[in-house]
Amino acid sequence: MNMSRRKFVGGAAAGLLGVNVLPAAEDGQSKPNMTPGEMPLIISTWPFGKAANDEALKVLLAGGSRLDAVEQGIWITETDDQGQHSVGLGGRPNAAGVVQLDSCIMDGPGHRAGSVAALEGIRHPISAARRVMEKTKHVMLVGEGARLFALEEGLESVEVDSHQLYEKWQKQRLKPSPARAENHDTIALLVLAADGNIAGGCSTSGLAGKLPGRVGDSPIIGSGLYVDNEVGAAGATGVGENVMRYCGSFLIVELMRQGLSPTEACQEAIRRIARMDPKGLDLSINFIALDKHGRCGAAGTDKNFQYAVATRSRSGVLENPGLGKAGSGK
Ligand code: SD4
Repeated sequence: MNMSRRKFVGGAAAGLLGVNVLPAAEDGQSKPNMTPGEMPLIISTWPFGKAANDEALKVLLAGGSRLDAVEQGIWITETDDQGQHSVGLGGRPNAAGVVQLDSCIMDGPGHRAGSVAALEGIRHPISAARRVMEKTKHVMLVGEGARLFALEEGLESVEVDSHQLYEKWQKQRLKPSPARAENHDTIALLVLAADGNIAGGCSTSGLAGKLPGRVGDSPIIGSGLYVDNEVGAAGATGVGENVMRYCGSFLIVELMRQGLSPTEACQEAIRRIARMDPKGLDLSINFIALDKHGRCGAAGTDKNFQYAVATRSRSGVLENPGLGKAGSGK
């Protein structure tokens, strides 16, 4: 692994084979130095993605489906006792002190997708997104309609103390918020299963202090997540407005289709966005990707964007040096 470009920052044992070294992901210099084809392969955003990856891998190795792996992996992050307080109902409230959740899921075979946005009071939005995909003719449900659908589907609802959340928000908004992992609130998780099929999911409480009703990139197919079973998949985290104006994840998958590696595709997408955007590289956008060949990679404008990778033998967190300087990107 090229340590100068891709720094290993931690790799507690996956608990599977007890190996705590990461796969040497390809380094973005057109010199893939990982063993391509190690499947299953799972990649997700931020260090908190590691626990989700490990759960997803466990599901796959126990014979579960790729969608079960995505859903149950993301459950781990959505469950608010994981300490990151940033995804799910433990996540960051909007300007009215209400936690509104966005999530989507996509399955490569059949090119199916489901999504929910501005969802309140449901423990696992990823499950709501999956039900939209599997049980309705639609792709996306929002707000109260999404909540009622989730309740009808028997998904767990949670009474949220909005007064307490409002207080929490008031305190949070006074704090400076550098672009660090604990200030981020999205898990995007991509799975390349052993049979070569791909699935992915995304879940977030969105940007802290967003206007009520604001929808970010995360539940928008092609922006926060995109899966193409012929090519690969990509997912995003960061300031949604800077991703959704460019269909970021779709762009990355299309760049991989043209022959770029996952890391090169993430980097090229960011460069292209930065060329068009008045903010240049001060965007706070970060992407992960994997391809059909079993390669994975990431790039971000945030300095030291961290993401998690797991294979059958290895699981841990990788760090990307970042293409821009850390900033709010707003
Ligand atoms: C959003 N993309 O709602 C999400 C927020 C995020 O790290 O990913 N923060 O804009």
